[in-house]
Amino acid sequence: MKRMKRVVIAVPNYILRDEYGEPSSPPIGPAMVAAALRRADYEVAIVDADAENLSMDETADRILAFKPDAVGISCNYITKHNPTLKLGALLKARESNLFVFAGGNHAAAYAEGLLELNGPIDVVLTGEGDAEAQLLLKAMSETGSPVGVPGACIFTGGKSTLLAARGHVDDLDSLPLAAYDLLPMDKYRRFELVTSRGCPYTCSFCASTEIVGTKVRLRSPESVVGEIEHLRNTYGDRFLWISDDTFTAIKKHAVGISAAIEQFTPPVKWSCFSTAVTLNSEVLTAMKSSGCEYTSIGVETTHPSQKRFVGKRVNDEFIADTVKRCHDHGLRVYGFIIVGFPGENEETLESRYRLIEKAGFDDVGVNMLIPLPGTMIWHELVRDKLFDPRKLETDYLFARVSDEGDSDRAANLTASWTQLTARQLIDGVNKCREIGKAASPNYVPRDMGKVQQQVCA
Ligand code: B12
Ligand code: SF4
Repeated sequence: MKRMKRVVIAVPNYILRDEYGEPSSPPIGPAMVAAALRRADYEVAIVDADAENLSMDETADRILAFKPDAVGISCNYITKHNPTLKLGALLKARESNLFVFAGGNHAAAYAEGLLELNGPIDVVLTGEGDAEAQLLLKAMSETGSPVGVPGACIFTGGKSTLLAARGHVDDLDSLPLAAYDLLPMDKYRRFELVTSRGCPYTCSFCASTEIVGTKVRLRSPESVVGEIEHLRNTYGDRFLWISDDTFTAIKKHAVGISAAIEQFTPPVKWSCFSTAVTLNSEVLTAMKSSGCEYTSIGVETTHPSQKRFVGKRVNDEFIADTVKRCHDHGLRVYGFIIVGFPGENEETLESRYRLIEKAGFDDVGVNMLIPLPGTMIWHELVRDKLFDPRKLETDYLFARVSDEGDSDRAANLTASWTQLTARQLIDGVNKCREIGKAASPNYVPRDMGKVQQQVCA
């Protein structure tokens, strides 16, 4: 059996680069997998083709120059579905014996999509890669087989098969810091870190519930402070983005982490995703006094007929009160809205205009609903034969909603399960954005890079 010693973790570049722009923060998930492998004595490199804007050939060249025994491709987003398959195929074409595995959020939720037809990916790891990647490489070195590795999924007998149930990491403090030193840190404008994993809400359009689970696991304030210290001492002072699904899900945690961050001089400037129902005065005071500049809340829709799609039940008044409370505490607040739920019609769409007008967000992020693998909406649309996953054009799904009428592929797809046309949906999205701008007391555009997060808290 060949002992696997040298590993590359690769982040493939994505296809619609112009739509997504430069990544503004480091890919900490893959960097955490790399750190865990390094701690287990593997020799590890990361190739972040996103950050370095590498073509597929350049990515393969960089990977193979390391002379790896195994390559783990990070397929965190649906937008990385085809790039993962393409990179895998290219690597196999050049080194047929190379062991190629994939992991990450999208891979976890849609392993069958990546393994189907016995393509270039040997194994998909469907859980949190920190623990699983090293178990996989150990098993491959010792037995040549992934059997028994938690979360490992392979293509066998004409279908994808999960070999052993996946687990979650409970003690987040026990994990090593992301391998920042293996990343091209000068390419990212800001820092990113997670203080928790998991989200207690179960929004029907969000893949987090399926992937990271509803049990929220927390890091200690000491561990978070240690990471910020490390980042600042090594790379200087940058804006910090806390990318937890819902940073404020556990209010005590949000207050504790904020208090810990407050001790830094010069103060840390930071932001996070939160949710309206958790933003009470205590949480907001703690966040503001520790340097939080803005937070984003996912509202998506408040129309009564659509409430079943959203895990957090709120109405327009509640949202307007929350936004006012954030402003009173000196925090900017951005709202996320989704258009195109199943059955969406003129009346439900118009309710979004009233919500945005009344709320007075500093800016809104408005996106069309795209079914993500593993979500309740995905299963519902497939069940009702309103959507055929085999026709999923993952390259174009998140193309920015354009003004080019029905040529917008995402709008055409979304329109198929609503009572509206693609044109009406595009106009609706644009109108939401215009109203959001006009209703903002002091319009400050969101700084999320070019990417518009489809959902969050
Ligand atoms: C932060 C975030 C972003 C940031 C990413 C910033 C960055 N530096 O990469 C931004 C805002 C840019 C973003 C954008 C998008 N996002 Co996003 N994002 C998240 C969020 C909230 C947290 C991710 C995170 O940092 N997790 C913490 C780290 C530690 O974990 P991780 O990255 O998942 O990595 C772990 C595992 O996935 C795995 N793993 C990761 N890589 C690898 C590689 C190998 C080899 C292995 C074995 C394992 C492995 O191990 C890691 C450690 O445990 C997640 C929700 C979530 N809970 O995951 C959504 C999420 C990943 N995003 C999602 C989506 C849909 C998008 C967009 C497509 C949205 C859009 N409309 O444009 C874009 C795509 C961007 C792109 N580049 O193509 C979906 C993905 C579902 C799917 N099937 O696609 C999620 C799950 C949320 C949701 N909507 O359900 N996102
Ligand atoms: S959309 Fe936000 S609040 Fe809802 S389940 Fe996903 S991460 Fe949690």
